[in-house]
Amino acid sequence: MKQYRMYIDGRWEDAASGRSFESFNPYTGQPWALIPSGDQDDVDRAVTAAHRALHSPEWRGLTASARGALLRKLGDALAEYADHLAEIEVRDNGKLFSEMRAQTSYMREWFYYFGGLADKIEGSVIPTDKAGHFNFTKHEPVGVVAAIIPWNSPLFLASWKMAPALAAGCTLVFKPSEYTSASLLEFARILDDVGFPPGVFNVVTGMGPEVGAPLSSHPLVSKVAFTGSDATGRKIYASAAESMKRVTLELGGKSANIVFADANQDNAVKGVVSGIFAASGQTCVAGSRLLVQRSIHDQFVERLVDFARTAKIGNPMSADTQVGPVTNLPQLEKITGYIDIAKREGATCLLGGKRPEAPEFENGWFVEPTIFSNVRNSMRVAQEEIFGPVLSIIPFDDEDEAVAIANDSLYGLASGVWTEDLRRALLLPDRLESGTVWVNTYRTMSYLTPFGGFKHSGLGKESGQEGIREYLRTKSIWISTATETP
Ligand code: TXE
Repeated sequence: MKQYRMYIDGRWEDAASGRSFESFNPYTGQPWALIPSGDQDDVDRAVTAAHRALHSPEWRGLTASARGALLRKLGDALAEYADHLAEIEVRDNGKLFSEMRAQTSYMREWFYYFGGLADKIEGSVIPTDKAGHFNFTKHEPVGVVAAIIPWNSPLFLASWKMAPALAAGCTLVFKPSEYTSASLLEFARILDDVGFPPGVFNVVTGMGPEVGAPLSSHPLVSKVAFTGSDATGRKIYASAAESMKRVTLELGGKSANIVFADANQDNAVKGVVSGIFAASGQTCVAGSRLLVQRSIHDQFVERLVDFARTAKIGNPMSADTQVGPVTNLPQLEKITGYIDIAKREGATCLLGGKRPEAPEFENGWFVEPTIFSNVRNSMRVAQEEIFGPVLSIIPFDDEDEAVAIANDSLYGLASGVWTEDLRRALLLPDRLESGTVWVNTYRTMSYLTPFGGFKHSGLGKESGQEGIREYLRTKSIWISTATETP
């Protein structure tokens, strides 16, 4: 068993309590690492260090260009460790090595992009209506940021927060998910080598109530950046309101993938399958509701099931595996629980609907790719986020009905549209209540593009130029140019 330590104020530390917990490999169901179990004392130490660093000459005294250069250096270092970091992610969350490798090699672009943006944050001179005054604005770092991340894409989602926050001049205390803490601690080692001053970046590991809650309500924290469930997001929003903190929340989704009769069906089948079964459905943007136009419904569903049936389930480290295990035991229980609910609600199970039976899957936390037809949008399986490989199919007659069903959700994270009609491709996105709309593609993302949900899917945006504004505050400065105060 590998023993990890937390990273606080540039030092490697055990939890103040001396306690640790085990981290499990979802493919074997066995523990492989020991992680310090932090609490309020560790949070206090880390936040105090981040607060001191925020105002330190080593960090606040750096020019924006120097901060940018450090971020770009970190991007270079990450390129070297992409394989190693991906392996650690897979050991903890069971997602395919190919997918985690794609993320750990792409995430350096966030550090290059925001490193470049660091010295392009300009205030403005206001053409003031007050005679005898000079008035201008400056953008300052918002302060100490509490960043709380989930288990599905730990380092990718950490980078979305870390790169803009550091570019803006903020300092951070991270709390990784208790299911996947190791990769962020490995990341901290790289950051330490690159030469970020102590206290600028800290990692406190432990449970949500013991670390996440005191961190997100800490008086010295100015902003909370959170990705996770909407239940925890709401708690964080409420506690941030008590202490007037800013928040960005990236929460759940129940995204609709809408296939029209005029779609290129080969592409749509592939897009729908990867939209829900990639990462075993454990992505916030999973296209978990499939809306199919009634005139092609039966034949499209048949093609879809035939294609999904060929997915190879197995070891997430093997290059030919297409569906790996789910990340943790509670998640496995949640998914199989929803499969039972769907059956009780009267949906028809066309594929999967159980754990795979072969002996090689005995210990790992696997669920078969599962497809339900005859789903009504009012069913729980169509309204609640399952976060697993479970697809619900709902028919529609025309565009108005498709829009009504797609928007009839508490969530508003993403949607997909499959059509060859140019007019529809251009105009339909305006009618869909979601932060991202993909047309004839699904799950495409970039460091250049703002990402964030509407409605219960969250608040604020990550990535792109909007991403850095979430970590800045604007100050207006008035200077009287009058020789005498009137
Ligand atoms: O999430 P939590 P969980 C959804 C998905 C999944 C469900 C549960 O549906 O089945 O959430 O996953 C920390 N104050 N998503 O339980 O609890 C926690 O320790 C502060 C969607 O893992 O939201 C972890 O670091 N922090 C999602 C982080 O919050 C607290 C990705 C997320 O955990 C806390 C993951 C508290 N009171 C799950 N309680 C997405 N949108 O991508 C917990 N945490």
